[in-house]
Amino acid sequence: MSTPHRHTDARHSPLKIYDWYNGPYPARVRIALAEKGLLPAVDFVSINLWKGEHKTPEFLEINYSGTLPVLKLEDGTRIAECTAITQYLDHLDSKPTLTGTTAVEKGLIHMMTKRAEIEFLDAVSVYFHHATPGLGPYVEFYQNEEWGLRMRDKAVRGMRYFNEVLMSRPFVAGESFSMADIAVIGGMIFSALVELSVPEECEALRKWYARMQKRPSLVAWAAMVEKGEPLG
Ligand code: GTS
Repeated sequence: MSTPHRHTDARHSPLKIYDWYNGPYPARVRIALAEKGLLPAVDFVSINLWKGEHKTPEFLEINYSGTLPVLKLEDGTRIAECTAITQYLDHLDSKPTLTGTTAVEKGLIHMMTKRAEIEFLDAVSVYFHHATPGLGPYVEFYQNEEWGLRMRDKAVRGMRYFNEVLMSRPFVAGESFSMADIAVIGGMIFSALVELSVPEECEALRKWYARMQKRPSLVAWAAMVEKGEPLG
């Protein structure tokens, strides 16, 4: 997450996403967009996390939480939270492929996505912000190292939990790829950034991730990060 990058696009798309090109949470939405073939439909507005652009009064007007990503629709409606954005995008074509179609699929995907956030991704994020230099002294004005280290341990427990889950099914919420897989992928991306390794014995999680990394959506995301350029 270290290369400063600003992207503005002359095209006008009805969908605008405020994000930072290689952030793990933004990755969730970019992967969802790629899965849905929607990348060309979006204009990305780059908000530099390293300069604290997400904490300015102007950005807090856009998203109260001061976090990325945020989706802005043509009529000005703003949707924050990766899960909510993914649900919106998944329903645009009335053919949801990431958030479930039956009641039970929807329930399971929601549950596993929430678990991926609580038990894994959000815990890695707290570790990053509290027990490492995080985004630097201008952004991290309060840090609690002990809390950060507890959350690091929680994230590793989360990895073990998802390893167990993936020992008995091909995808996080069952038989097909979903938003829940994307949330765990976000956790894996963040873990790699903070050099938090997956325990050696978590073979099912490692194998699943190797499989996920071959999906065209993840290949495109990794290529974009490598080039230091936003997709779309
Ligand atoms: N619950 C939010 C979501 O799901 O969208 C969390 C979003 C979030 O934490 N985004 C990170 C952020 O804005 C972006 S990144 O770290 O993945 O690049 N972090 C900045 C901060 O100061 O918390």
